[in-house]
Amino acid sequence: MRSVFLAGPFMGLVNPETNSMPSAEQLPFLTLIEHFEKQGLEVYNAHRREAWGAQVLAPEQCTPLDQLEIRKADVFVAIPGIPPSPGTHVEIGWASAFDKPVVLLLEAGREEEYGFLVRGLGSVATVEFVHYTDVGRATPQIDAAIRRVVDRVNNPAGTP
Ligand code: 5HM
Repeated sequence: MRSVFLAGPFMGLVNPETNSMPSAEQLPFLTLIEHFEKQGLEVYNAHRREAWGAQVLAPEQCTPLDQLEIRKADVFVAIPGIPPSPGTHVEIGWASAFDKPVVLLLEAGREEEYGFLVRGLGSVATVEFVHYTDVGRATPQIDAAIRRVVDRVNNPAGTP
């Protein structure tokens, strides 16, 4: 496992007056990026690439770039968001259609607020769900979910 694509709500969190995500909203992404990089993983993340809203790419630029990076990544980790992030939901569709190992981070206690196709994704793709209250405190569970989902894709049930 060498790389991870980290997806999650972006434009809905950018303050139009400052062209930036507030630091509290950046924190889960910063925490996970640092956590993964400490393990030597390459992290693909649009929020950082686009300077948290200060250097947003045009739709025709970020769409193929994100799709390419999802293809390259060994695992896809996403925060679908409440309210739902439109771009992240497109990316979840791509990642599952590309047969990537998928880890979805859902807010604990609010599972019923997520879309049916998010909640049901495990029936058509290799998905692990992590139910978090604080992303920073959930890193051991996220690491375990990544290990499990990558292992499931590499060793599908029934293969010797
Ligand atoms: O719709 P929303 O902005 O929440 O979509 C966020 C997701 O789309 C992120 O995971 C990111 O990878 C991608 N994205 C991007 O790469 C989205 C936007 C703006 O919508 C962007 N670059 N400028």
